[in-house]
Amino acid sequence: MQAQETATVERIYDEVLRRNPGETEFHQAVREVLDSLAVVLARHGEYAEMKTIERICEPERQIIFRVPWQDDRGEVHINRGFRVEFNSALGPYKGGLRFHPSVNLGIVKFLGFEQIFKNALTGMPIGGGKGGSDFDPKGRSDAEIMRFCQSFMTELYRHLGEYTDVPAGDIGVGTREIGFLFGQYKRITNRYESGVLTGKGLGWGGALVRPEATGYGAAFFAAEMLNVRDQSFDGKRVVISGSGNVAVYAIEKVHQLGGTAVACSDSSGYVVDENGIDLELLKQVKEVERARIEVYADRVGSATFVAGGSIWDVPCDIALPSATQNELDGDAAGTLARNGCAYVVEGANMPSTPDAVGVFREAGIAFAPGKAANAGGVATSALEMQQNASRDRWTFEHSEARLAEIMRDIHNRCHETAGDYGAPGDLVLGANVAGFLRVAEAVHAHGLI
Ligand code: NDP
Ligand code: 2IT
Repeated sequence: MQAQETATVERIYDEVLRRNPGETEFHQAVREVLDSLAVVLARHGEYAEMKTIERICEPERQIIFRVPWQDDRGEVHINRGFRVEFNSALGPYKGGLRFHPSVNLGIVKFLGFEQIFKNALTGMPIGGGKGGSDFDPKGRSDAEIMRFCQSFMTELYRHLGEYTDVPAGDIGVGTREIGFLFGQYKRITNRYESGVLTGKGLGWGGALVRPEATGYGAAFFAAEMLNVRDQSFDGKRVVISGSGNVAVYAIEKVHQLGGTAVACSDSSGYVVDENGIDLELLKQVKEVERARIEVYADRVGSATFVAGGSIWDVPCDIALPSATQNELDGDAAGTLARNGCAYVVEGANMPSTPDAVGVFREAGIAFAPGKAANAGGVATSALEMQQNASRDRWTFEHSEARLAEIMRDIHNRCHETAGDYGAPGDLVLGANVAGFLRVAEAVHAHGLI
């Protein structure tokens, strides 16, 4: 059918492999998007002619820098900082910062690439970028975190600005870190530029619902998928991996919508609580004490802790992988399918391996990719920017209603685009094509840049 376009897409992928050796997560993210785009080239010859896909696969700018800092004992540490400013066709670069020892250029590029299409899907005026460091915040004191953040921002500030590049949080970066980063930006630039970072504290320019937004948004997205199938969260067993920002608020909204989240995890293992995860206790353990998930099971009689292992062994109707990339592989997907799981909705970025996605397809499991299902976080960041720009402050109810509406719109756009491009029900294709079309139109309009 589209033999020529398929060949073009393969050529583009080969070139991405050649120019970005060793960046396996970036290759994976590009492959997954390119697999959806032959149908687009067949309808839009101008994007082939102007090499629009090739241009989108090449970041506009990649910044790598040294981050020296001193720990509480006086020992000197050198980390590496990254910011990949991937695409600014739709607005200033926008996307989180990740602090985790696994961070490298390939991971930041996969996240930045995904962010372009995710941000496009929100319908908000934001481009795509991502950054972070291989700094490991685990076990570090507040003073160490502060010194690291100050050193990181001392280099990064020159690349940022409310009209240029607007970071936020991701793994290992929450309100505490955004506070230290904002303070240092303000000190260096002598500007109270609220719109330069999102995920700020409520007392200094932050927005209500931003902390909850990614988890709530993923649950809203799942509710839309259920709704299309005349179902609801009522009585459904839900397994949610991770126990960080996304997982905690996904659990909260799942419970409010009538489901029961029976398991969650961290990198040490998982807990199962058949009574449903006690959210107040989980927040106390993970957000206040910053302790390991095992502590939850120590304090709740109905809960058990499993060290290591796979949380996907826990039977469920709905799975919300919300920890990290490639956490759910083909074997885990097979287990979910055998246990009767009917929905997988990605709270994290690219948590399912390509094998896993293949298993979901074969098993008829309804699947939502992260770039659609977890877009509520960045969409609410855009609402924070909007409130900062107008020096306004919206209520929780108003902000949550906007988030719910945005998630419904994203779901519907993906669903309709999938149908329009000959793949009804395929939210992977729908998200890739709908996101790509919005970016490509703007890239094309701006000329050869
Ligand atoms: P947090 O740092 O708040 O929490 C991360 C959670 O995932 C922790 O429970 C952590 O366990 C676990 N985790 C992280 N890395 C690994 C790993 N390599 N192996 C096993 N478990 C791991 O991050 P967030 O909740 O913010 O982010 C979770 C996911 O959601 C990421 O993929 C992120 O990119 C994505 N996301 C986040 C958004 C946001 O607004 N925060 C928006 C959209 C997507 P441990 O503490 O033991 O490391
Ligand atoms: O992956 C993501 O969308 C985020 N970490 C949130 C980005 C943002 O700018 O709010």
